Amino acid sequence: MSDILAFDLGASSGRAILGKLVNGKITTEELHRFPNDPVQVGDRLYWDLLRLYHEIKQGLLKAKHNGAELSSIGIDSWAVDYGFIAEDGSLLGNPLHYRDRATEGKMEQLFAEIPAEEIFARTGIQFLTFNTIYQLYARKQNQSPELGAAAHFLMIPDLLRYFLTGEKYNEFSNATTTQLYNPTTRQWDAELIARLGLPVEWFGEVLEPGALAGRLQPSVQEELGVGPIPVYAVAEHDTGSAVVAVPALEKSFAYLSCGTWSLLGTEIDQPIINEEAQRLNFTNEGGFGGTFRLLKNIMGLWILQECRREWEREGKSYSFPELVGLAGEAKSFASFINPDDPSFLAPGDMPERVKDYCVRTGQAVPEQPGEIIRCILESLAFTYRNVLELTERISGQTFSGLHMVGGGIHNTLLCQWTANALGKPVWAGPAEGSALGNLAVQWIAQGEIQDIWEARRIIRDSFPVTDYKPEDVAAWDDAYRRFLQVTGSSSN
Ligand code: LFR
Repeated sequence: MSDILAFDLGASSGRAILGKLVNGKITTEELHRFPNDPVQVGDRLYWDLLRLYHEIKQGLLKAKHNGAELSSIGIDSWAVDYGFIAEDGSLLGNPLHYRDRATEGKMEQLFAEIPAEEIFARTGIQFLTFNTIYQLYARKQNQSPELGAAAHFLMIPDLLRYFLTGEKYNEFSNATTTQLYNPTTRQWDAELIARLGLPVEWFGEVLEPGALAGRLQPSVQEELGVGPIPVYAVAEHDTGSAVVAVPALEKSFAYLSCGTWSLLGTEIDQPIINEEAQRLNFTNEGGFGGTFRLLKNIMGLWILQECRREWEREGKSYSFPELVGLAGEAKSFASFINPDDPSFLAPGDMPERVKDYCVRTGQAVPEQPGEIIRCILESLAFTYRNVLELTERISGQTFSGLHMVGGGIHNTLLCQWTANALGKPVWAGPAEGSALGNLAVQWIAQGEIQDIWEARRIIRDSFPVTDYKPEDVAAWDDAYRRFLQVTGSSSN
């Protein structure tokens, strides 16, 4: 049985995971893990794309030295970010990071030209200030010189695939996150693109996850001493891959992909594009096999990660388990934040911003790290309940529990508190959701796995799922009402 390789790039690190499928069980081995540190230059925040490409090649070399006979590779990453390729095939500049401040206020400005209702009706995508559409709008306003030389628009995995294969394709799951793709016509929305004043020719052929997207090009084969390994388009938006790997056995299920971001929702066959979905800012992102993810972005563990970075800058280092331990000892339900408050989006002094939020909303101000982390984690758990309830309403389904996948499941306190807040069980696992979904789509494409449901069953049989049963439900229920009041979260 041949081996396959998944590259899964997250906002703070990337990894190369070797997958084997033997007798209906998957085994994985992390061959390479590397940091993905964004680089601030002046006012701009960039991804170090060429370093990521270098690390991908290191992953391929490690696979070779490991004796792996790769039958294919696939790449997934975060969404919305992109770069331009010139007519001569060269990369124009470094891709900007979606947390760059260039898009601040741009969404509202664009609405004056193209009404929000129309953008939502055309794309079904939630309004996030960093969506590609607002990034491009900001570039246009700033007269970015790259626009004059651009010939092709490629997103992060598209770019890396292009470096490997020499072929320029876009990919469906990621394309939908631009807010420039029309899920009804199943094409780039040429009219929306034209109204932004951009050439529709930049936007190329969109491959379905599972399509063969080329092979390692001769220069790469020569450099690495490997063969013409096939490269597949997978669900290249990491959340799309993570949802492929949710070990659900029934069609109707709710998931939380928990990492830097928390993405909570359900999988549906047709996008739900109506007034309610727009008002509650739900999205319909494209997935594997023509499915859609009805979900909401929740700011997630980012706030906690940034607190840790800030304390480190101040010379106080805490490990994640240490911080979670301190949170466990702090007083419960002392104060809450709305994790999706815009003040938490950009990198910076997060402990201060959490305190500011509590001052602004007239609450007790958390001072100690344990108090701050407790406030963040309880608020996340309550936000999960809120978004799960809204998902049920919009989709017309009822969920008996919540599947949690992604690195966030290592935070067992968060898993338990989520179960408490929901008053429903949480089923946590697998942690490497995106990489497993990436591998699964490659196996489906090669005919090794029949379909997504067989993939989910195999994943369930191969990796442990931990059950968290709700505890102290009455106290959490009571606190949830206060959370809704303080944060002004919509419960209807
Ligand atoms: C998660 C994720 C989210 C997307 C955000 C920014 O890693 O891909 O789905 O909204 O990153 O791209």
